[in-house]
Amino acid sequence: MALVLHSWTPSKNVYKVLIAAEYSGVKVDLAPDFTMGVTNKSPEFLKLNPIGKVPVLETPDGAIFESNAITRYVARLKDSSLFGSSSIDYGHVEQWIDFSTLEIDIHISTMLAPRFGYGVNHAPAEEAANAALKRSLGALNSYLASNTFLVGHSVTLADIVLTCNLYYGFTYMLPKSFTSAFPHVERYFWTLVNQPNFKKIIGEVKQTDSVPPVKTPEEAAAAAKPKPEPKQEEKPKAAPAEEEAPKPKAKNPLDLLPPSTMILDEWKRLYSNTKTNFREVAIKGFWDMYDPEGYSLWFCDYKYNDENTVSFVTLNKVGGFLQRMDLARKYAFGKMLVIGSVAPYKVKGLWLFRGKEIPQFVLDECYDMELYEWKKVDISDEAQKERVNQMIEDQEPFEGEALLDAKCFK
Ligand SMILES: N[C@@H](CCC(=O)N[C@@H](CS)C(=O)NCC(=O)O)C(=O)O
Repeated sequence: MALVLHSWTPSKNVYKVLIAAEYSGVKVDLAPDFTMGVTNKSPEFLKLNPIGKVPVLETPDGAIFESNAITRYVARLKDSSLFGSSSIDYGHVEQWIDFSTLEIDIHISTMLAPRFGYGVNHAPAEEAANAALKRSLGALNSYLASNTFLVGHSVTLADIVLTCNLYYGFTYMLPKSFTSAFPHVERYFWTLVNQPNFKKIIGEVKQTDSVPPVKTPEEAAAAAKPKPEPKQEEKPKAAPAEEEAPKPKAKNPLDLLPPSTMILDEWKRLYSNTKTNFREVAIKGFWDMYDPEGYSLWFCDYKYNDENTVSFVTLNKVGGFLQRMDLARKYAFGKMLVIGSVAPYKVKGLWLFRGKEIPQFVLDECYDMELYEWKKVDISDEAQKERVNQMIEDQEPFEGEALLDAKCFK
């Protein structure tokens, strides 16, 4: 029997489970014909979860309730990297899961419930929840100032749980005017929801632009009635049926551009093989080959340089960006400079892309792109051309400062 998740959707508690399933490569099906307030009150359902709450996961070995427990179970079925790579990582993953649940989710839920018409609003309770949430987000903000993820250098279960909890806040109740006091939390949240495995389940996320009003007792009573079944299109997309024929892979639009006189691999070879007289050989060769009809050059500038307070964290951030650009290897070349001898370090780069614009699939697939300001190089401007040269050859000092590192994408 496959794993079957009983719940209404869209729900952050369901998202947690399905995102963990994506990371772990585990198949979880949503139970068909689930009606909130009806199905979960039935005697059969109460055998699965005696309190009649969702979600519940049915497995061949028995049912599991509580969304965090289900998420852990799914993650453990295959990919233990979601728990980190050591005992201390594991401890930290659990620590942040508890923090997310007890210090973030509980306060968001307290403030959100009366706005959804569940329970009665109680002003002092709301005030206390608001103050507690700000305290928790403040602490989280300090931690995230020098950490991209909660534990280690990649997504763990802690990030999945926290992001899903924050999701309700950002989507329904916390507009930019509230979250801007916590810029590192904002950056973290947008980074996570744009990871492909998150995006596949949650879809496009939009931050609310207002705080919804608390519902009156009449509205609350109406809202307490069983909810109609969510519309089909609101449900997270189920994995395609196994019998479905695989669709032919669409051609990358860049392959359909008119042929260019510039052969990217030739440039990459010239760059790699030039050991001496770099200016005379590689840089001159670059401009001899450069085809402005078939390629474009772009400067990028990291938007949050003041966050780059720890050298190895900054280097890891840039290294992660280059790894995620792997999907563009056939169509791009890049240089990323980490600048400065003391923190905060500046991150600036130069990219050569096939086509006259930054390829859309890169903007869609690589979430780092939005962490940088992008400016097209005007090659009729000699000063900009000289800046390109300096970036290609890792000139030091660069713009008056030492280089901490220079990384190349080729
Ligand atoms: N701690 C539980 C919370 C479950 C929960 O509150 N579920 C709500 C829907 S989001 C529910 O089933 N409510 C129905 C009820 O209270 O009867 C979890 O994380 O799974």
